[in-house]
Amino acid sequence: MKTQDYIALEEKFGAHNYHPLDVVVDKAEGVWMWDVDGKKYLDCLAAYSAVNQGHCHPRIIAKLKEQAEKVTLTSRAFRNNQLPLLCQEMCELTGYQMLLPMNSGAEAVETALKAARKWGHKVKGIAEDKGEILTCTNNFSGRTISIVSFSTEEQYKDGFGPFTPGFRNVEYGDIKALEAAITPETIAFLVEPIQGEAGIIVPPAGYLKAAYDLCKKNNVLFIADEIQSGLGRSGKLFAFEYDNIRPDVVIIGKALSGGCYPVSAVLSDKEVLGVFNPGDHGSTFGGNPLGAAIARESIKVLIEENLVQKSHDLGQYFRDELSKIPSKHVKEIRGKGLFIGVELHPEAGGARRFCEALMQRGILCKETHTHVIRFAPPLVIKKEEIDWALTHISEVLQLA
Ligand code: IF1
Repeated sequence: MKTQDYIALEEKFGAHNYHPLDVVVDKAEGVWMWDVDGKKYLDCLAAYSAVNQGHCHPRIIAKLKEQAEKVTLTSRAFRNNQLPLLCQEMCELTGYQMLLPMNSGAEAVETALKAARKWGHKVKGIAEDKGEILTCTNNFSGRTISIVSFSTEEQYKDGFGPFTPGFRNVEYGDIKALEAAITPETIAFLVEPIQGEAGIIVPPAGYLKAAYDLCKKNNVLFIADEIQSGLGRSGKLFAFEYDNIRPDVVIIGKALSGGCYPVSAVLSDKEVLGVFNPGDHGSTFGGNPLGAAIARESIKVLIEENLVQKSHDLGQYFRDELSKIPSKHVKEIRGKGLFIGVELHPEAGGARRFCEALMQRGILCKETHTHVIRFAPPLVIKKEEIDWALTHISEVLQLA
């Protein structure tokens, strides 16, 4: 079968909840992907930062195979020998006291929201039918009904009501808006330290620290959604480190498993995660030994291959070189580490056609919020691969 054959099948039998580029990937390794016609591409999306370690990392695949032949799932009715080690290793790495494992990022976000609400009621003492969680304009934290309840993107909400109450949006980056919104019934503030879907939006310097201080002053939980910005993507282990803060709750996913298995988690201290009693919360696959083994190896790879520093250094280089490209279309180049957004002027007609032109040249990236080209390759990318990409990006940015 050829590319068009696969596309026809997917269009006929698959729900149309995506509009992907017409590339049909057959295999991938490191930063490279090959389509069913044998064409090679440089992956500059990394599955939205789920493949920071590179596609099919040999150590992670070997661990997947090894564990898959032992035991994959016990349910949490019984214990297994991988989860305790993942919890210990992640807590020692991050300095938090507890970890609660889930599967998708949205599930981890929902878990963090439930923990915050229970903490608000049982610890902070807010009345059971009260309590508000503050969220940000242009947020993206998943696709469940409660999460889209606080989305500011109409399409993500259209037709999915009624929505979950108890959320209020404040302007991302506006510290006065946050201060004005906090009341004695505010439970928590959920924020992406760098907004991914919104177009790689880095908040003003000091915003996260000022927001953190406001939360501390008002006994409000500061919850960092690091599912996309975390685990090295921003050039730090966590993007919140740029403001030298310690969130009360950190939510991770995606690269936690190196893109090999859905694994997400909530990290916090006993005061928050301790609100869960047996039977309060859970999931069939959450904490399964296969995912835990894969996550343990994925984190070991991230640390032992020094991918956080590589993201920092090569991301700086990539952004510096992008800034040297003369193009009437480019409005702003922004980001941290290998988390890069190139915003185009509206007159450029949207980023999609540039992504399609890059695809023709063997580079896969994704537009976001219409006018932004996102460059977020696996963190294992080499300088010479970035240089190769830059020659093509430079030419594509000359499109009429
Ligand atoms: C899609 C976007 C990115 C996330 C943050 C939680 C989640 C995500 C910061 C939920 C997931 C994914 C979802 C995927 C495309 C992608 C995405 F375009 F949708 F918004 F990356 F920007 N917090 N992001 O980025 O994690 O439940 O997906 O595991 O839904 O199209 P998930």
